[in-house]
Formats: sequence, structure tokens, C-alpha cells
Amino acid sequence: MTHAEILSTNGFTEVDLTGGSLAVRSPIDGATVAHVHETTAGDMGTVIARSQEAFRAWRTVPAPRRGELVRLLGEELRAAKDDLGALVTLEAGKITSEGLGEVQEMIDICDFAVGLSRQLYGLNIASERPGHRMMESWHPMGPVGVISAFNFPVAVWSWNTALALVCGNPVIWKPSEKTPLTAMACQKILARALARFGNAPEGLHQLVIGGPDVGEALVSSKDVPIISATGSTRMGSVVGPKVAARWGRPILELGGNNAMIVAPSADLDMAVRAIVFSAVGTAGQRCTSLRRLIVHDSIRETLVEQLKAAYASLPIGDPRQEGTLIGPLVDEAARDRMQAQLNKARTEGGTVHGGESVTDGVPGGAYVRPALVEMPEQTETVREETFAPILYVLGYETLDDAIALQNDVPQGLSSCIFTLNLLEAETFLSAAGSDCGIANVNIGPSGAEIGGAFGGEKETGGGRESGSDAWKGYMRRQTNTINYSAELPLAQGVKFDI
Ligand code: UN1
Repeated sequence: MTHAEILSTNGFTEVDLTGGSLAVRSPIDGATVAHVHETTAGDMGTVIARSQEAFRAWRTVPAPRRGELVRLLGEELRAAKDDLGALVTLEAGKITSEGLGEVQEMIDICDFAVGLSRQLYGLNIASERPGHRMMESWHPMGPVGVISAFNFPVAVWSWNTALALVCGNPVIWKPSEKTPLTAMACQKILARALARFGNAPEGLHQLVIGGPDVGEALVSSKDVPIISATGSTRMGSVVGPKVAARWGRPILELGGNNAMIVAPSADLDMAVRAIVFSAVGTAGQRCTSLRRLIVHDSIRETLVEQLKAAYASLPIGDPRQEGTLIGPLVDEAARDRMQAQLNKARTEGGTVHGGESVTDGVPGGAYVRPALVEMPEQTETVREETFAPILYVLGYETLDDAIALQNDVPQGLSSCIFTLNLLEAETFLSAAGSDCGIANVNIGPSGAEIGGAFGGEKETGGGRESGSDAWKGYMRRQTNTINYSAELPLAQGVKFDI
């Protein structure tokens, strides 16, 4: 499909794609596909006030009824799956299957959140006082500011929005400036669900397209109690302290430097498949992408040879074409950063296989051959996250050394081990094992399901989104003590007779 076809057949044509100040380009060929209108920092006061007003109404709507809106959103997403997937491909450069997979992830979180809307449980707690009962209630918090990145332009929004809505919170969404079209499409799809829902408050979901000053207005407003931000560690290091300084709640999902340990007992054929998908899928632009391979010395050479062979035949090119596995990097700057990191790795003693620019594909796009880089040790460059398909290979002798290497980076998002040895697998998952928010056995570090809590430690920011009890991050906990006796006993046996 051509860009024009994608933009005209997906039902989003009524969106005004011309005359705005923000140029939108497709990573596929660098073509400018739209000029969209931006929200200004000066508009943000009104946006936030509208969100607060929506909150006052939405927080009293029963949670299962709020879930009905998310159920309808899930239905609309199912109907729009192909169109939205194609738009993700156009705007973020993902291959067709990954574009569709991202929309499926949205549908999945909607299903999860619908069930959750009847399960926002609190505890009953035994009171030490006669005739008293204690319990916990979970209440909505208020507007949630969602700041999302280009690489998962729609799924990360849906993780936050589906949970925020059932939890009784309105959303203000600032997408990446690189991917406003998919955001506008989501706003449209949600509008369809809202129309069917009937009586949701105005301003329950607002999209703000703009630069850092728009983000700054969200981040610094006391009236936006939760800021959920996904992106680089550098961005998080600015956002986190600002939100904390005004006593807001940050949910941060930042950089990863995800590793796989390959032990001698590993099924190497399976490991190779997992490595290739997680290292080069999405052109290495997932926060969960595999960036470091820590291989037992006894199998290192064999594995590297197998990987070199697998890398040699990878189809790179137009992500819309069937059979393509590696689409473009998001832009030229990303390709430059990749080349700079490879040069740094060389000066640190690395041997680089691949990594060249691919120029015989689609003109105008930043296509690269993925790089496999054998490193003598875990150097500074290896410890940095580069959003590109670079896989550093390191060797190890003992599992303890491998785990120490895996943990010895500033980031703590995802990790995995390939082993058929139960003791090694359990050690890796133990308190003395991986220090990441995600730790897997015999699968790669990327491609998590929505049922688990998603996020990581250290410079990854500590936030959790998506499944498990991540919803608690979107609500406030209230402890209630109820006295149904005719006495007023004090806790801890304190006497205070008047
Ligand atoms: C991200 O890259 O920001 O686990 C999110 C995964 C996807 C989500 C990645 N489900 O790779």
C-alpha cells in the first residue's frame, strides 16, 4: 500500500492532516506525509482544567460501568486493527506483523482492564480493638499524563489509558512528536467507543500534540497527579525529579540494556531464533530489545558462527513488503548514533560483524544491517543503551560471573537465560540472580505479554504498567477503620480519659 492509500483507507481521512506546524515523516522513505496542528503550552491550562472537571464526574461512575467504555474501545480496536496496524507501519516503520501485533497488545490490555473493572479489590484487616473493622479502599487519583515514545506509539498509550479509565481517571496524552498520526487515530477510535458509551464526561481523554514545553506543562502541574512517561533515561531523569518535587506520582519506563545468558546446556537452535527476534526485531528499537549476549566460553564460537549465518540472510527493507523482517530505523540521527557506537566499540577492542548502512533498499529511509559485536569485556559502550540493532557478545566461565556481568549495567528492564539446567534457571530467578523487572527462562527478553507487570529497576525508572497489580499505581489507597461498638478504645492500649 502507498502512504496515500494507508492514510485514505483507514477511516481517519476526516482528520486534518495539512496546514499544521509539525511535519510528520515516514521512516520508510523519509517522505513528509502530513503537517499536523500542535497544542501550545498556553493551551495546557485549559486542557488540564477540563481534565479535572471530567475527573469529578468520572470518579463516581461505578467501576464496572467504566469498564464498559474500555470494552467498547476493545471492540473498536478489533474493527480498526488492520488500519491502525498499517498506520503504525507507516509512521514508526515496523514490519506489518509487528504493527498488527502492537494493536493486538492494545486489544489484550482492554480485555484485561474490563475484567479488572470488577476486581479493584481492597483488603479486610483484623482490628486489635473490639467492635472495630479495618479495610482498604482504592480510589481514583485524578488526571493521568501519559507521555509515550515513537517505538510503541499506540500500545503503551493503551496500557496506561485502559487502566486509568477503569480506575476512574481521565487521561491527557502527549505522544512522541515523531508519531502524532497514530495518536490521532487512537483518539478517533476512542471517540467511536465514547459515542457508543453515551454519557462519558467531556475531556475524559485529551490528546496534546507538541514539543517539550507541552510535556513540561503536564509534568509540572499539581493538577496532574500521575505522570506515566516512557522513553529514554535522559528524559526520565528530567521528568522524575520534577514530578516528585511537586509531590506527584511518576510511573517511569525508561531505558533497558537487556541481556541473555546462554549456558552450555542451552538448546542452541532455539536460542538462535530467540536471539535474532529479540536483537533485530523492530530494528532493535524496543526498550526490551536484546543488547547483550553473555555466552559460556565453551559454546561461544559455535553460537557466534550460527548467528553470523542467521544474520547474513535477514531480509532488510520496506516494512510493508511481505517477508521483510527488518524495517528502517526511525531516522537518520538514529543511524548516525548507531554508527558512532560501533566506532566506539571498535576503539574498545570490539570486532564488528555487519552494522553497515543498507542503501540498495528504499531510498530515503535509514536502513541498516544489524551488527554483531564481539567484545573483550563489558566496556562503557556496552553499558549504554543504543536504540539500534547492535548485539554485543561477551563470554563467561561461571554462572556467578555471568549474572554479575548481566547485572553490572545502569539499566534493569529485561533479562533471560537459556539453559536446560534447573539449578541454573532457578539461580537466575532467585534473589541473588537477575536484578531486572523481567527475567525469563528459555525465551528472549522482548515481546512480553500484557498479563504481567511491565517495567524495571535502576535507571529503567522503577515504574510498572500493564498487568498484574500495576493498576494500584493509578489509584490512591485509603485505610478505613470503622467502629461499630459503643466504646472508644484507643489503639496500642493508650488511655486518654476525659
Ligand atoms: C517498549 O519497547 O517500550 O515486551 C515496550 C515488549 C513489548 C512492549 C515493549 N510488549 O517487547
